[in-house]
Amino acid sequence: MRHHDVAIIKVPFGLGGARGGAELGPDELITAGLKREIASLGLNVSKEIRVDCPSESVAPIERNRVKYLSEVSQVSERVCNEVSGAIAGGSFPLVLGGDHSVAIGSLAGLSAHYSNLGVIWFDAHADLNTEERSLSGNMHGMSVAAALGHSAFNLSHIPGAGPFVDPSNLVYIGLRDLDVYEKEQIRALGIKSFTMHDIDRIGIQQVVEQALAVVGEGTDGIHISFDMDCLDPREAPGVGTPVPGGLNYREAHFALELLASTNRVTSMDLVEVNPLFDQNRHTARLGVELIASMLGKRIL
Ligand code: B3U
Ligand code: MN
Ligand code: MN
Repeated sequence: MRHHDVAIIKVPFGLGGARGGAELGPDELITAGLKREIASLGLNVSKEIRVDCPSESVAPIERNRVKYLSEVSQVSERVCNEVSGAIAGGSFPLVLGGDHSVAIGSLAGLSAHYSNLGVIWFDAHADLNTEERSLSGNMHGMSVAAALGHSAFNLSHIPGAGPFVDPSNLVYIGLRDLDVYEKEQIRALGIKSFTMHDIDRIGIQQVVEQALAVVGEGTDGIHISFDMDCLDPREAPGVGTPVPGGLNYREAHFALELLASTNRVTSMDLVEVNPLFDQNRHTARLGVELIASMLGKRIL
């Protein structure tokens, strides 16, 4: 960790997801002991922000191709400003989702400070659909496309708008559920992807080291966007779209421990904790532990 101060940015937003409940994620992570854990690492919570998010009751579902586009745009702008403000104040932005559409705002905010940002996207999914190509219309499946500038989302009022990330600085870890269009895009753009097959074959240590060779080369910061559904549903049942065959407990911790030890990680999102599908707050607790590993917690 390069930082002593952590800015917790809570984004209780679930309208980008396939089912409701992700909006409860930030409070669940706090209840599971996040601040205690951060304090026990000797770090300081410099601020705790709750981004004002529209909810279902005030936003009737749009029955067109993209669901809740205007709400996602609004939330993105707010998240962007908070992330940007946290960096300007010298803090490590820790964004608590919410569904994965909140990462659009994170990446927009980061791009105002880093000109060549590396991104590691831990996820069962590639989140690479555009408005035209998405089969579901759910915007949590479009955040990478938005960050790469492939979608027509009207986010041009956000500071540093445009493509926020270069595909050559992006790495996926944990993929196992891709739409046909997403597979074509990954190949066409040459995005370095470590699927579950690769993790089985070469192991998580090799995967992370190879990922770092991509995102660490010539970049001025590394952002971790961590979708809890990268984990196996037996480890993390409390997510909106569980996919069997994911990362196990130690693989996830070890990956984040290795990343922390580089001292190059500048920011993190932890998203898609959905308490409605959780058992005994298991997934939120695991989320807190994983954040701690990312922030430098060591066994000995
Ligand atoms: N690719 C599908 C499924 C999906 C994406 N992200 C999640 N699920 N969590 C889609 O809806 O775009
Ligand atoms: Mn995702
Ligand atoms: Mn996912």
